[in-house]
Order: sequence, then C-alpha cells, then structure tokens
Amino acid sequence: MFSRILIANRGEIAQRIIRACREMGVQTVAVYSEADRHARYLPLADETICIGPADPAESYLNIPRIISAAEITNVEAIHPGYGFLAESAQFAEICRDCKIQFIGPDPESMRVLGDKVEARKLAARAKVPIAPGSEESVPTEDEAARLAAQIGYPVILKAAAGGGGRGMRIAHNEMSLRVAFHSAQTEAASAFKKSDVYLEKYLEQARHVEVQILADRAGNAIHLWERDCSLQRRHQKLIEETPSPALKADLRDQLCKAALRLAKAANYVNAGTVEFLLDKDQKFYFSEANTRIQVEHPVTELVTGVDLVQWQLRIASGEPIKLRQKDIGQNGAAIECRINAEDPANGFSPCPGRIERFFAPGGPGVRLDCHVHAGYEISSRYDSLIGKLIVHRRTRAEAIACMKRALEEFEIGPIKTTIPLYLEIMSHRQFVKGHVDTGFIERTW
Ligand code: MV4
Repeated sequence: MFSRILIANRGEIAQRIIRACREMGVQTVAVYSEADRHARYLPLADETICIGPADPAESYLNIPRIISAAEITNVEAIHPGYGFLAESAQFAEICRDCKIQFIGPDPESMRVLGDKVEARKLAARAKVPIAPGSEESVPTEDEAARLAAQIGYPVILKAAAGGGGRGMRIAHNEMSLRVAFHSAQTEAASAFKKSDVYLEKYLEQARHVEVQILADRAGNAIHLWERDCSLQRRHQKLIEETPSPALKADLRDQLCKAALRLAKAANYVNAGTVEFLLDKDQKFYFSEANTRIQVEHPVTELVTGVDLVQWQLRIASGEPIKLRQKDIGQNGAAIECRINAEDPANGFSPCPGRIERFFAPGGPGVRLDCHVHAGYEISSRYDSLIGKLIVHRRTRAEAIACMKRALEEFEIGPIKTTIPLYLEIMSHRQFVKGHVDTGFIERTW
C-alpha cells in the first residue's frame, strides 16, 4: 500500500478520501486554493499545500501546479476525486510520465471511454446493447438527416467529446434536426474543443441506471450492482438510490454482466461506472462510462458493505481484488439526497453566502458526507454541492421514512438549499411507488 498520497480535489470528496486514507494508515497531502484556505477538512490531512488562487483554472484544474505540489510533498500517488482532473486522460498520462501513480484507470482506457463514439463502438464489439444510431460521428447536416430518416424520429444528437448530458439536442423532425445539428456542433466545439456529434434514436421517458464496477491489474473484475439516478434536473442528479425499483432480478443480472463485458473490452482497471438507459419496455442500452469515483458512490457502499475509495487505493497500489462476486450482495436499500446551495423555489439559482445555522441529522441509518458547518462561506466559484445525506435501511419504504426524518432534522440557514424539495419528493406518490423517469422533476416542479 502507498505510504503517502495527494488529493487533487476539494470539499466533501477530499474529506471522504482523507477518511479512507486515515483508516488505512496512508498519509495524505491535501491541496487547497486560496478560497479554501480555512476549510475545516484540511487539518484532517497530514500535510496541506496551497496550489493557487480561487479560480479553478489556476488551482484545482492546473496540472503543472498539482504535479509540482505532488513532487514537493513527495507522494507516491494522486487521487483525483470527481470533477476537475478526474477524467483527464492527459493528466493521468502526465502522472505516469512523472512516476506518480494516478488512482484511476490507465490513460488509454480513459481516452477510449471518454470519446463517446469510440465507447459506443467498444460496447457494440462487447455485445453490450446500444441504441440504434450512427456508427461514426456525423459529418454533415444532410448526412444527419439521411441517418435520422433511417433510424426514425425522435433522435438525439450528442457530442462525441461530451458526456453528462451537455451539448445534447433532441429532434422530432427533419426541420428541427437540421437546426439542432448546427447548434449541437457549435456547443460541442465551445464546451469540449471538439465539434464532433453523433446520432441516436431518442428513448422517451428513460430511466438512468448505472452499474458500479471494480477491476484490478490481474484481470479480476467485479460489479457492485446498480444505482438508479433517474431523479435529475438539467443533467444534475439530485437523488440516487439502490437497488433500482425498476429492475427485476433477471434484468439486473443482464445489466451487471453487460457492464463487466464493457470493462473487460476497455482493459479497465480501478473503480468505474457503466451508465445505461432503461426504456418503457424494459430494454436497456449503453449510454456512457464514467472513469472515476462518482458523487453517488455511498449508496453502493452502504448496500454492499464495500468501501469503494479504499479499494481504489488498493487496486492502484497493485493489490488484487480479493472480494468474490458471490459474496457481494445487496443488503437493504439506500438513498442519497445531494444537498445543494440552490433555491428550488427560484429556478434552482445558486445561493452563495455564509451559513449561520447548521444542525446535522444523525441517528440510525444516517450517513452525512458533508464538509460545511456554521460560519462556512459558500463561494460562487465552485459547484453548489455542500454535502450528501445518505440513508440505509432494510427496505425502500423504511429508507424513505428515514430520509424524511433526517431531512426534517437537518437545519441549514439562512442560505437556501434543496432540502425542502427533497421533503416533497419523499412524500410524492410517484416517487414512493418508484415510478419516476429522468423527466419527473422538470414535469412536476
Ligand atoms: C439519451 C436519452 C434518450 N435517448 N440517449 C443524458 C445523460 C447522458 N449520460 C445520456 N443522456 C440521455 N441520453 C438516448 N438515445 C436521454 C438522456 C437523458 C436526457 C436527455 C435530454 C434531457 C434530459 C435527460 C435526462 C436524462 C437522460
């Protein structure tokens, strides 16, 4: 195992990684921007180092500064967390060149899965179902129109370098497709510096179900079942849960096996997630693969009893996975609510400012992954996630009751948060029945 690693991230995930390391006896170096200088999780690390000003481009996203910090502090490995540099194949490659172990997959796997057209081809080769669509990126408007007529409307245009929903356009007819083609290309070029787009049949009222996997250098790969992330708004997940209320045992097995086929085809190592869309007819299609630890990983940890961050470190240090697939069950039900400093009554506008009142929920079944506290100043520079409230109970109904109780206990003020929205959702008939799709929030609120 490593004796010392650097955490190239901030906030709750930096704190989560420090916690994993302390339990394993691994020393930590936490980096911080000037805006995070007084963050309370920093003293939990063995060493801290300032990497620049508040602007992420000059700190958490700045590769030379992160690498310099790693060299100065003499670490063996870097954990990128999620966001920032977590899915940068270039960063993983520079780490390798500098003889620092990147805690994640190889840059080659990151590159192929990061290109959504390449990932689709890989999925097809691995016999993982993909939605009908283009085999390559679509070069011209006329070619898009020809393909769409063949596939049948509605269709969705996606950026090859995209992911997470940015730069997508849905078209219901040829006229709107021709317009959408150019706006998708333009948006892709500005967001990802690559204008390539591809086409897929649009699946209506789909659910988003993803499979967690772990794979090691020795060729062992296991899955840790699924997470249902259908409750989202504008591609921001709000609530995640496991098991998915939409899956029967047989379909669940098929999804998990498909995820492992893709991981093997990509020579995948470390923790990863394979996303699927599940349509109304219970058919599933590969959507994308995420080559990082995800925000919603705690629900999987609670239900499987596996510490995913600790396994990320063991795998990166060369240890084989000694967990057996048959020993990984789904024990009970877990739900996560992402607590955002946003006002749901006002179009989810961000609410930066100082937290004056803070009371944390607790008690049976409650886990709170949160780095903020009374006196904490929420900066508008970083994303609005201020913590995650996660519950684990024997059944989904009990988990919902526990989440309601914990949300009621939770007090954060005077800034606005998404807590009141989650209280409404926990009592919503459709959610309680497990009947939600990715359009639920936008239709209902
Ligand atoms: C789709 C889709 C429907 N059909 N692909 C969004 C996130 C990314 N991982 C995949 N996404 C989608 N891909 C096909 N072929 C629906 C989504 C989708 C979505 C699309 C538009 C507006 C909101 C959405 C919310 C979740 C998923």
